[in-house]
Order: sequence, then structure tokens, then C-alpha cells
Amino acid sequence: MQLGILGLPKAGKTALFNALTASRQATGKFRASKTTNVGVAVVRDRRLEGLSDLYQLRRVVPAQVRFVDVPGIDRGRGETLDLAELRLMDGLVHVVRAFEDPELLHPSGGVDPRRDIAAIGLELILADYEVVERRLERLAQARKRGLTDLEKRERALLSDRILPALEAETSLRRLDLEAEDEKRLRGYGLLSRKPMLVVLNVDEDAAGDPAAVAGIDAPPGTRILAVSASLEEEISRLAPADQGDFLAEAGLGQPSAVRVVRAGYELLGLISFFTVGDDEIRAWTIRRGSTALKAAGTVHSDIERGFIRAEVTEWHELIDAGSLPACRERGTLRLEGKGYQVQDGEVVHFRFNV
Ligand SMILES: Nc1nc2c(ncn2[C@@H]2O[C@H](COP(=O)(O)OP(=O)(O)O)[C@@H](O)[C@H]2O)c(=O)[nH]1
Ligand SMILES: [Mg+2]
Repeated sequence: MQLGILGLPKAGKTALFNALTASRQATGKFRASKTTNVGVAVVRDRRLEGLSDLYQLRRVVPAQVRFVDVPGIDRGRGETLDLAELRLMDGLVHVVRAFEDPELLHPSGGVDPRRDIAAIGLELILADYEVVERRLERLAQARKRGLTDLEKRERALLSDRILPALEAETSLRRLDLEAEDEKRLRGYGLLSRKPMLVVLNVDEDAAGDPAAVAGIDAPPGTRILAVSASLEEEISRLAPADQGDFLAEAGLGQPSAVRVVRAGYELLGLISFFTVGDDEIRAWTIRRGSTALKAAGTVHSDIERGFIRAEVTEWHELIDAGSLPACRERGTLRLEGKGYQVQDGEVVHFRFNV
């Protein structure tokens, strides 16, 4: 899974990126950076920790989420978003400035999260509009040679539903589309259709306050979360043993790396399953509703190709029983076929033949 971090300059994007990925990219008080940062956040998972206690000698490989921090937009200076990069993302994280700092000028004047949420929302809509318009022009030109049935359907979708929504400045997220139409649009990477997490970058003393997001509505199809990016950045630099106290002091249960990643999982409908190998235990990420065959492909294409059966148990059944053979004896290890929908927290052992 990869999430793109976007927002206005100096909203705290890079500070959040650093907190999430334990990186040390430069954040700037005076000048917004022009570089794109790429990093990986480890998905912390108590279930995996439980399994690692059981298999103490094996390496533990947690699931990962990739974050891409793109430079901010400042239309006044003729800057635009690095759209090509964002179009490849599974979802977006919009960092919105909600912290006060008299020394730090806001590119649009005062601090006003509602205005910024709307402004970035509109940027994404405009970017999508350009893409759709260009595609429709190309289809219009191709009419001379005659359109294929697929192209006709695509044109109808774009001109009857997508373009009018964008013209009305509506995010494509709000449209109810059939799975087939959804597929038709996939190649465009339309930004206003992507699942989006709005991260309200609040003052340090509001970080643990659930009321911090009060009064600010998440646009339809998005979720909103309050985080203090600079505080979280500091916490991420502490030794893990010291992080707990610091978090408790700030009134935070979990570091942002955990909260943001979890919200991303929920937003994208992702779940984790686990594999226990001879030398490593590992967490994998799949979409909810994925079949055992698809899950096998996530681990390795050979396993997908030679798939025979999946042996499945729940993580706590495995911890309870102490080993997979013990689960088998107890009858808590089930045999499932290709079409089985893997559930969150299951331990899966694939039988395959290549
Ligand atoms: N007071 C305060 N300052 C912050 C917070 N988050 C970021 N900053 C500061 O805002 C400035 C811009 O942050 P940066 O992450 O570079 O913003 P970006 O341009 O969106 O990547 C830096 O000086 C940060 O230290 C925050 O939560 N509170
Ligand atoms: Mg930055």
C-alpha cells in the first residue's frame, strides 16, 4: 500500500512524513522544499508481536506502508502538485495546518483549515478535469475512424457522469459507480476519487484532545484525524522505551505512525494476514474480501500459480495451541480452497506445487 502526502506549503507534510517513517528529512520554517521524499512505515500489530513471542527464534517481518511526501502547491508562485506521482497512490493524506505559530506565515493568510481543505479539494478536481477533458478530446478525434464499443462506453461515462460532476466542482469520491465503470476509470488515477485521509496538524497541546477536529467536517468519502506533526516527529526520535511516557504525558495513546496507518487501512479497506515460515513470521496486507488465491499471490506468484489449498487458523488459536500441528490436532486448522475469503488476523499456510 502506498499513500501520498499532499497539502499546502508549510502545513507540516514533511514533519508528518518524518514521524511516520522515522526519517529525518529537512522541514522548513522559511522555504518549502521542492523535493519528493519516499519512506516506509512499519505497521505495528499486537497480533504479530504475540506470534513472535511464540516463535522466538524467527525473524519478524511486519507489513509496511509506503509514504510519498510531495512538495506543496503554491499557485501564487506558479507551483503545482506533483500529480503524476500522486496518481499512482492507493490513497491520499491531506495535511492541513491547524497549528498557530506567529513566526510561520501561512501561504493563504491566516490559519483556516476549512478553507484549506476546500482549496486542496478543488485542486484535485481541477487536475481530474484536465485529464478527463483531454481524454474526451482524443475520443472525439478518434470518432472519424469509428470508436470501439468499449471506447463508446468510456466516452458515455466520461461525458455523462464524470465531466458534469467535475464541472459542478464535486469530488468524484461522491459518485456511486458500478464496479465496471470503476475499472474503466482506474487507469487515469483520478485524484478526487482516491480515498483520502485529512490530517489536521494541530497545536501540541491539542494533540490528545478528541475535540480537536470538532466542527471540521471531513469531506464525503474521507476521514479526518488530528495529529501534532512536530510533536510526533520528536516522539519518533526517542528510544522506543521512552516513547510510552512521552505519549502518555501528551495524552496520546498511540503514536501517529500507528493511528495514521490504522486509519489508512480502514479507509482503503485493508486487512492483514500472517504467515509462519521456517525462519520468519510475516504480516501481509490485502484488501478485505480477497480470496486465498489472491493472498497467495501477495506472498509469491509461484504460490498463486501452484496453489492447492490454504490451511487457515486465527492468530489467537495458534497462540493458544502453541503450534500449527497442535491446531490441526485440536481441529482449529481448516482447509480452504482458492475462493475462500481470507479474514483479518488469520494465519495462513499455503500448500502449493510448482
Ligand atoms: N508549532 C508547530 N509547528 C509545526 C508543526 N508541524 C510542522 N511545523 C513546523 O512548520 C514548518 C513547516 O513544516 P514542514 O513539515 O516542512 O511543512 P511542509 O512544507 O508541509 O512539508 C517547520 O518549521 C515545522 O517545524 C506543528 O504541529 N506545530
Ligand atoms: Mg515538505
